[in-house]
Amino acid sequence: MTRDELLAKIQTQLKPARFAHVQRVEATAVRLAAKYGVDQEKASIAGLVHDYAKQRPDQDFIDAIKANQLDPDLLNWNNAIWHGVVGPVFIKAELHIYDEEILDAVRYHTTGNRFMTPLAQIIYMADYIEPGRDFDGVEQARLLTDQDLALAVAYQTKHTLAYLIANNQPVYPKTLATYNAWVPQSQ
Ligand code: DGI
Ligand code: FE
Ligand code: FE
Ligand code: FE
Repeated sequence: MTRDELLAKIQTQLKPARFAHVQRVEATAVRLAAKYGVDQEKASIAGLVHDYAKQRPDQDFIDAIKANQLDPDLLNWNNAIWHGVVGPVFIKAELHIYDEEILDAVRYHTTGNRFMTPLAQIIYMADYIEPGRDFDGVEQARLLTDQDLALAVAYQTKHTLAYLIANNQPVYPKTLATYNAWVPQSQ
C-alpha cells in the first residue's frame, strides 16, 4: 500500500480534527526518528495509524477482545485504553500492517510500557508533543524530547499519572508499571 492509499483508508475512520492530529504525530515522529537513528518509514506508518481505532464503536472493541481472547480485564476499561491496546487487531485486519514493532508502538502509545523500543518511545512522545498540543508543561516536554528520550518518557508518564490521580480517574495497571519502570530510575 502506498502512503496515499494508507492515508485514504485512515481518513475514512477519523473525523477531520483527529485525522489532522495523526498527520502531525507522523511528522513529529519522522523528525524524531531522523534525530535518534530510528527507521523513518516505521515512524511514519506508526504515527499515521496510532489512533486508527480511536473513533470506533465500543461494541467493536468488546467483540475483538472476546474473539481474540485478549485479557478479559480489558472489558473493564474504555476507549481511552482500548484504541491503543486493541487497535492493532483492526490495523492488521484492515490495513494489513503486521510489523510487530509498529504494532507495539501503537499498543503502548497511551499507557507506555516497561519495555519500549526507541520507535515506541518516539510515538509515545510524538503523540504528547505534536504542534497542536497545548497544556501546562508541553514546552518542557518538547525540550526534553529533543534532549533525552528516556527522560522525556519519564516526564510524560509522571505527569499523566499525576493528572489521572488529580481527577480521580482509574489508573490502568500498565500505566502504573510504566511509571515504576521509567520514573524512579530517571532521577
Ligand atoms: O488518543 P490521544 O488523545 O491522541 O492520546 P492518548 O491515546 O495518549 O490518550 C488518550 C486518553 O487516555 C487521554 O485522555 C489520557 C488517557 N489515559 C492515559 N492513561 C490512562 C488514561 N486514562 C485512564 N483512565 N487510565 C490510564 O491509565
Ligand atoms: Fe491515542
Ligand atoms: Fe499519548
Ligand atoms: Fe494520538
